[in-house]
Amino acid sequence: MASKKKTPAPTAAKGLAAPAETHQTAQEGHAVLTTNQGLPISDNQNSLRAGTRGPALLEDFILREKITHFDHERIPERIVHARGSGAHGYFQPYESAADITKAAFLQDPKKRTEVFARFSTVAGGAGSVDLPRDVRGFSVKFYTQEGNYDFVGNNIPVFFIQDAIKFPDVIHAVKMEPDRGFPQAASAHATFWDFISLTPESMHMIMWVMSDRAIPRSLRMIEGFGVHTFRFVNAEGTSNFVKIHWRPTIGSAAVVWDEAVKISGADPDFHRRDLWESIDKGDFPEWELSVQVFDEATAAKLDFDVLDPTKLIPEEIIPLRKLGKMVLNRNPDNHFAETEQVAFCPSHVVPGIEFSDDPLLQGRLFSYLDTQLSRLGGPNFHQLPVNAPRCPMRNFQRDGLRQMEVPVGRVAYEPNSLAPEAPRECPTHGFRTHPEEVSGEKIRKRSETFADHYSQARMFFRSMSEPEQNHIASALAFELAHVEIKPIRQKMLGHLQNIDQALHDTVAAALGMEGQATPIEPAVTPRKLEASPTLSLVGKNPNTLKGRKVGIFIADGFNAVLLATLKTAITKEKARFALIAPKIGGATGNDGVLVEADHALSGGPSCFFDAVAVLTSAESCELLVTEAAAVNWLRDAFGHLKAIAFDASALPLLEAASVEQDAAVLQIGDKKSVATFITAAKAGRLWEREPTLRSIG
Ligand code: HDD
Repeated sequence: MASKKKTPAPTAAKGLAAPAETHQTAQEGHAVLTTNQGLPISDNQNSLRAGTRGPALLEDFILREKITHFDHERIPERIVHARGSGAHGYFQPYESAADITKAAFLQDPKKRTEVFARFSTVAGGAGSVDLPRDVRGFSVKFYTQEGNYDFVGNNIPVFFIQDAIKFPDVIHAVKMEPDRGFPQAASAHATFWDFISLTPESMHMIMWVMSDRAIPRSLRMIEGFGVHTFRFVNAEGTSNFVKIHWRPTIGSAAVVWDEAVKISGADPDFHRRDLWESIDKGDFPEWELSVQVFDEATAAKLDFDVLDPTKLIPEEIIPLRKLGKMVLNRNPDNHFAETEQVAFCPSHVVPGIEFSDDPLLQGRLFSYLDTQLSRLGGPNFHQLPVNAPRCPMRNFQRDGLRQMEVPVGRVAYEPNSLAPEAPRECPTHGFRTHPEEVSGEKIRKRSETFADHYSQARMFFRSMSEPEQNHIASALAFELAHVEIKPIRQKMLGHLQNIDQALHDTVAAALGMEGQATPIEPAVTPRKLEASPTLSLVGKNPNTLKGRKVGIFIADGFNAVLLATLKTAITKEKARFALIAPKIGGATGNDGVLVEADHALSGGPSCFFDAVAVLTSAESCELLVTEAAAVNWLRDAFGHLKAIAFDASALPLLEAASVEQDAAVLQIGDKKSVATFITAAKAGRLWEREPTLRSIG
């Protein structure tokens, strides 16, 4: 179970010395409320004023301290990835990876390393919703014995641009437009597509961002990628390139677009809540860390440049080697202190993990430290508890804003002869950069080996299953329909022609713009690459209910035995369930027992769940068929391609919701039929239903 900590007394803030004396308690069992100076407060309800109905007095230093602190509670939010959700946990290797890296945390399968992970969206502000179409950030801080290693990746293995100098542009283009201040957290607007239409290198990433990967079902189900090629170096000094991957052990899944739209309204914190609740209930999210390892000779044989962050290496070409597992088992104690103040920097590496010359990565090595200076108010952000290394940290860096430590002694330099006990450099264990020969003209020019912008975009699209291809087409049509400037749409159609003619044709038809593409001359003619089936989420469907949630709608007179059977079957699959009733007070079963609901119908739409069941009685169903919320609940579950279980009395509701019985709409009444429903629910969405409901995705 998640560890439950007691809320510390207000005076015992972490990292601060304990108060010299504990205040006498004012009320039994409570610590005394004080000012930031430790002064006991007698009245926290009334400010000091001249007479009970008179003006407030400037003298009220208690009021002023409280309001001043409140006024300064916010810090600048992250420029990108502002909205995030975090959790603590640990990483444990499966076996020693000493043959490829000397990183200490990857040597001993018995040793756990503490981690803090943060998952984020990119475009929206800190208060935006969890389910826009967007890339998800995937960051992990490993507090290793050799210092902190920060993995700062995304849930997509490629990126929009090849050079860091373009990062401010792509971000400015996707963020809300600067004159009007909208749209928030959305790429469906003119400036984003204007930039993209002029940036062929983005096309591979665009295929991913328009795919289901950009609307994940849960943060617990996203994959993570380091994007760039990194280096691993072993103790002998042998260096290999690596691509870093994280895979959730419960598999990946996405929502459908209509669900994403509805969830955003019904629960803007859907992902954050889901992560929190899973950890709180002891259902700990887990990811396996893997690498694709390859040497320089293999890199040279690939038909693209491994320094180009718009390319991936298909697993079919270089398989994944599993290194270990991360388990997130503790929610933050304080969202601001931990999730908001955590500072990730790709430049935070440990011996055995190094960089490649990827020009995007090289720029990132500068950007993150720089942004923390303004975001966290100076160079001492490493002292914040969530950022502080867990191993000893000693050097001669001093002073600066927000200095929390009190370094002692007169020596703050090195070399010195006055402080023999002071830290010294360590030639044997200290970090040494792998020696790499570098030569070349000083030049602002992209390598020719970065010029093929369409082949992998095409490969990704063609590796998708039919429903996934439909969703990409449908997302493109949705996004481009928001672009009021026609030439931008025409240019995008030109790019789509270079990626896949059929994709172009579908999108052009959906936009009503057949034959209007502006042809785009590719720098390199796109090639037909082998499909990579492991890129398809549908293809990798894990056939499980583990970590999923079933919504059970109950109305008065429901079959109590059937509900019990259903609950047992769901729990056996390591899934959770929630009860939804017309009213939050609950519903009374046919055994006369009132069962409380987790959600009232209005607050628990079916889009919150992976599969649903409806248990009513003939009488209650008669009322429900005239209740739009109940009808829509079921209609949405059907439209979102979910498995639906119903008992015989709910048939009129199915009819009212135009729910046709198919392979995943199943009548239940006993253990056996419940088992059949569970099998259907484990299979995930019934994709065959989709073409009967929507023309494209
Ligand atoms: Fe970045 C934050 C991931 C390119 C500059 N980035 C940030 C976060 C993630 C990524 C996950 C949030 C970290 C957290 O949870 O606090 N960024 C990526 C990936 C990239 C990438 C996978 C490409 C492969 N980023 C990138 C470039 C630059 C930046 C090219 C600048 C040259 N990123 C930043 C930043 C942020 C950031 C401005 C904002 C807040 C922060 O760093 O701490 O420095």
